[in-house]
Amino acid sequence: EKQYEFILTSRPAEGVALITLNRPKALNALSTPLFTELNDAVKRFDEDDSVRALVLTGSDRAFAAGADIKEMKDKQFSEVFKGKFLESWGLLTTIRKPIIAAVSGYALGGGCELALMCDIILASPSAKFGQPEINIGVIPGGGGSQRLAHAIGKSRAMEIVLTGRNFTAQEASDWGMVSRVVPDEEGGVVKAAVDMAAVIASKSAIAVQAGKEVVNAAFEHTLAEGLRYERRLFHGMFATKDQKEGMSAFAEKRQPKWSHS
Ligand code: CO8
Repeated sequence: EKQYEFILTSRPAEGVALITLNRPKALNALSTPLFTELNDAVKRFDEDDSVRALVLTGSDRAFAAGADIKEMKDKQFSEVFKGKFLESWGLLTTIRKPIIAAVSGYALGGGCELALMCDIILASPSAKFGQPEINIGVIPGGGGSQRLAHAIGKSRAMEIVLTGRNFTAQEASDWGMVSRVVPDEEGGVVKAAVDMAAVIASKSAIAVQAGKEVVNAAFEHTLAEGLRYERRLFHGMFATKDQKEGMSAFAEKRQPKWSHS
């Protein structure tokens, strides 16, 4: 595995890559060097055929406490505007493979936004989400106003963005932002996320990629366009080997053997 300074990477299960944010002293504050490494790892795993699902996590204390405030504090408008500050931080949303966020502790500001960029969020009971940017005189800048509003609705998103209050794992679950709060007795949220990623990795990679694309279309297209897009991709599946294999295996009462093609 390639070595990084601010993240750790590993392969905890067949077809699964795990990325752990590792800047513990700063509660995984998202600095430019950290994001450069994160983008590099995400891109590398997306291009690696032996990886079919990713998990992104932090520490018990913090998934990430936001963008690095100390790094941002003295920046000028012309600098952030001309330099397209934060624009490359969305790379995660452009990958083909599914990525699951396993969130414990603080997921604030850019940390909450980073979780929202992932395809699935699992939370430990300790998770604390929030968009506290209003408390430091700014607004969310990594999709917090848009993805959060999609995830939890307008009234709640307004409350969170305008008051800057944190919300609990349970609230995030009740509001549909996270799939599930994983009780500690189950062995932890990272294990649950790796297990889920392993299930996804055991499916046809080409069908998984198409499935991710069509669900994302629900957030980017009108309903009519989304339905047409889904139908076309569904039709397209009949050009894959895995469609023939999956349906034949069902008819022959056996397990399918995916070629991921
Ligand atoms: N940036 C830089 N350093 C941080 C950050 C941060 N966001 N959060 C924590 N740290 C540092 C602290 O400065 C401290 O460092 P030091 O020991 O050198 O003083 C260390 O981490 C530990 O933190 P605390 O001592 O504050 O720990 P507490 O347990 O007392 O408090 C909190 C934990 C409540 C999480 C507190 O640290 C806090 O409020 N942090 C800031 C939260 C915040 O405002 N986040 C939003 C930042 S703005 C933002 O994210 C814009 C989004 C941009 C888009 C990103 C796209 C992905």
